[in-house]
Amino acid sequence: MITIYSDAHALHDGKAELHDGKLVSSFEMPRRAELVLARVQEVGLGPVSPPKIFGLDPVRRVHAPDYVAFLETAWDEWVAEHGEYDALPFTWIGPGMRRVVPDHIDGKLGYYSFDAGTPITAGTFRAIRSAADVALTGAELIVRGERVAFALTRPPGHHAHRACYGGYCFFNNAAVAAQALRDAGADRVAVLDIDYHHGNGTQDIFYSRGDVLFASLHADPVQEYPYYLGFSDETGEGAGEGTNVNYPLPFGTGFDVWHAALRHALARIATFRADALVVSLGVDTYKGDPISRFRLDTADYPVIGAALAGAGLPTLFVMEGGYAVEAIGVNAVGVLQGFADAA
Ligand code: SP5
Ligand code: ZN
Repeated sequence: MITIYSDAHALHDGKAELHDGKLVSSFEMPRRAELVLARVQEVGLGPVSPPKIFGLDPVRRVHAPDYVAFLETAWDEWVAEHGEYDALPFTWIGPGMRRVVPDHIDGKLGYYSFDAGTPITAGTFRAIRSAADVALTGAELIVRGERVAFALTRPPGHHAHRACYGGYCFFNNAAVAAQALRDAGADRVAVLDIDYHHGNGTQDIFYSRGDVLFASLHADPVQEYPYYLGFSDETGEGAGEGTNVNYPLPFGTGFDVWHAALRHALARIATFRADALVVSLGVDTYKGDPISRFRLDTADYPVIGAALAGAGLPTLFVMEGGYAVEAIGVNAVGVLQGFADAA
């Protein structure tokens, strides 16, 4: 299995996020991707390749042009106003307020975001552009006939909406890849999101489309971030009615219950008759994760990989969350090894 990786991810290196009422060190850090790469090499998963440069046009297939332009200049605007430290929003649009793009960077940050956990740093734009290229390079491998590829993306992407960032995510790498697969001729693409958190951004991007099925296993939004999306009655709308499937699961969920939901999701994907599968691969379902409350163990991840291989589809893995940093490599690559051994 080919891994696509660029060290440009390290250009995004946030210092702090608002967590439990305090600014604490960012959970999402460069070392995460470095340790996944180290594990890929340690187990000999396969070759590691750099991304090709695709530019921003394929990103704009799923993100609004004004949002992409905002991200491109946000750091410079912030520095001009406040100086060279991480940009964080502090106010958002409440019900009854108006959606008008402010001139001031503080207003723009709130306009284009939904949380205070996602700093913009000096290198953020270069890093997110590179992550999109990593995902697109993986998608191209699938188009060219590879059975599987691993896009080792960082920062993650699944919380990013068409015109809104949050949850450590700016460009929705998995959505960019799924759209690229469609644009390359796949009639139907399934995105299966196994990160602990609901993939609110991916769901929203494809919610009214029947050509992309979105299925997500995640902590129940009545209990967990992102709180305001991810309920089981969200089934899609218009042409997309019936092509959105959520599996909200309670705090403390262990592998048996989680795996039953996975089997259900895979059955749904089989009915959809997808031509390709994009897996949003988060391993923050791990029992040792510092911000999450599921109880999956290291031995469970290869079992997940084998189940995913059983779908029999060309499969692109796109890296999402996982914050138990010392375990992230073993767990993420465990999924990939399980897939490779079963495929
Ligand atoms: C890609 C991804 O996994 N993003 C996750 C973003 C989560 N950010 C908010 C986490 C809030 C955790 N609250 C835990 C409370 C423990 N006291
Ligand atoms: Zn997550």
